[in-house]
Amino acid sequence: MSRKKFDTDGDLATLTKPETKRPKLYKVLLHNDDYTPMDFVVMILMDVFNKNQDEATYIMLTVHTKGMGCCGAFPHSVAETKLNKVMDLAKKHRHPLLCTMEPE
Ligand code: TYC
Repeated sequence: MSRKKFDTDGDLATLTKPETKRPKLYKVLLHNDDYTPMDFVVMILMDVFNKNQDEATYIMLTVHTKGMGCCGAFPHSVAETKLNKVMDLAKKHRHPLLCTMEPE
C-alpha cells in the first residue's frame, strides 16, 4: 500500500522511500503449573526459543513467580510452530506445561 503525507505547507508530498510491510507479531506465552520440572522448562526455552542458559533461566523463573512469561514474538506461522513444538514435547514427557499465543 502506498501512503501519501501532507507536508507543512499543506501540499501533498509522496513518500519517496518504499514502505516495507511488517508482519503482525504474536507473543508466545508459557504458563506456570506446579508439576513441570524447572529444568524441563529451561530446556524448552533453549531448544525451541534459542535462549541461552541465563536467558532461559530468567524467563522460567519469571513464569514460576509471576504465573506467565513471554518467550518471544513471531509471525503467526512461526509462533504456531513453536507453540506446537512446546505442547508436543510436554505431552511426550507427560508434563502439564501450557503454552499459548496472542497478538502482540
Ligand atoms: N512451577 C514449576 C515448578 O515449581 C516450574 C515451572 C516454571 C513450570 C515455568 C511451568 O512454565 C513453567 N516445578
